[in-house]
Amino acid sequence: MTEFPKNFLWGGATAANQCEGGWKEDGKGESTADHITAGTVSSPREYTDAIDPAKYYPSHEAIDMYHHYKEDIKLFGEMGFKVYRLSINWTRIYPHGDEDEPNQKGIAFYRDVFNTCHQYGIEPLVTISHYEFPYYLAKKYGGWSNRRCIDFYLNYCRTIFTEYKGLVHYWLTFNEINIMAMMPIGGIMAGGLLPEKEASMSFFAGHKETPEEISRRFTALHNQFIASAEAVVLGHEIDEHNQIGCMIAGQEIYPYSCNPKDMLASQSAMDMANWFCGDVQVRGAYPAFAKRYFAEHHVTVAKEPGDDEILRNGKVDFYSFSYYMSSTVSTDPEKNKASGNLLTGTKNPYLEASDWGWQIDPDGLRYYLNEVYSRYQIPLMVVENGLGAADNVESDGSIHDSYRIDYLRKHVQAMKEAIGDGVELMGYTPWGCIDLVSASTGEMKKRYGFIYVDKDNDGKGTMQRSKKDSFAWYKKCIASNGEDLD
Ligand code: BGP
Repeated sequence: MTEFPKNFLWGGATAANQCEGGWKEDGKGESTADHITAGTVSSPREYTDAIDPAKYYPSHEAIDMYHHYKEDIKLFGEMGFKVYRLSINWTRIYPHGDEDEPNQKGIAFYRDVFNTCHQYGIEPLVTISHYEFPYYLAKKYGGWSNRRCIDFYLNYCRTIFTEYKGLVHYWLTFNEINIMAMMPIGGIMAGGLLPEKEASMSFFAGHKETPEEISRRFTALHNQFIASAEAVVLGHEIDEHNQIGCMIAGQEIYPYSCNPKDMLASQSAMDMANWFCGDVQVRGAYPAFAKRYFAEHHVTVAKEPGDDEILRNGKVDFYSFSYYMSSTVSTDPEKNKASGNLLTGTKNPYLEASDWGWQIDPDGLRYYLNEVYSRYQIPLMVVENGLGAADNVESDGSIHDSYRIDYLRKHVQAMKEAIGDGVELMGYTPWGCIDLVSASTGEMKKRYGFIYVDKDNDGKGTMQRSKKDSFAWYKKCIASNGEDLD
């Protein structure tokens, strides 16, 4: 009978820009995320150059984990977490990104966070860069398209690898690095590639890029590949016990039909969405199909001599990914679009979607795990998964989120099946284990947590934490190592 491995890393995941707040405290500098306003599913977020006092920027306060982390980590401990995935905000360590000396208060903050985790037997899993970038670097150097950012990033890595040696053993170099290979919005979310003028995020979603703009985006991605590969080598040098992974927005893109044209469309969508970045980070080289894609899109990547060797030497130790949904591709232009998301595709008639339009597909997780493992044969980890839903607080304060439990149960079962299929799976950290700000819409209303946070879309609320029904369910799931899922 299939079981989860004894040392399976059960836990939860957050990101600094979506939960910490304290955006100007103790010397923290501004991040690109601090310049993005709140939106909703129907009104996109906006990027503004100056901070407009009339607008609401959800990262500035978020759920104020900067001041609540002890209480929050204690609750994670109560659920039995073995691992907690969080990100370090680069601008707490290097406020501008290019200083010689780090901000000691930022260093002390994360040290205390990690010590608190260990107090509860929780191993931290740190994302070094999760959808934020020093605003100063973005303005002065033009973001990741400038090669100098590799050195700034490595300087930041050296500092945190050294400071937190022995406290942190698991690292991810860039969150959802493949977002930059797929769409213009990835440039601002992940690459510090700011637009010339202020613009609503919908501008990026619908924007048709020029060959120069695509080349800039792929050059930025190439620079992140180099930075990631060098960080892997550096991390191993500083502590041989470090395990360093990539983090891919995992996407299963089915052909809508068995029409060979749909099959080809699905294959090429999978290539660019998943394997393009996975191949570089796991196999240490660009995939063969990149050549044709670059030629057809007139992409020129500014590579330097020696880059191929750097990529070859900096292969990751494990492949981690987020998984929320699957999508479907059709060559028939008449098919509907699923919407309300960073990603789009044709509606799959066999699946139901969340209120935000994300198509729920636990079998897709099993399928994806098998595909990735067959391709790379290195350990895998699901570092994001979950259901974004509006929760209702009853008059006695209870929150009955059976829909979330149902979603998670089916995905845990799917992982178990994949382990039975032979997949080597290290762990599972569902997204937003405590309610936090949504990345795509900037809302609080789109909640993922086992722990409810009293705060609304306009930033009002007491910030009080309370347990949802899913809290007790997940605690039981962890205690039984994934056996008791009722
Ligand atoms: C991933 C991001 C996370 C997170 C999650 C859920 O793409 O890595 O930062 O937010 O998606 O998305 P959303 O917050 O838009 O519901």
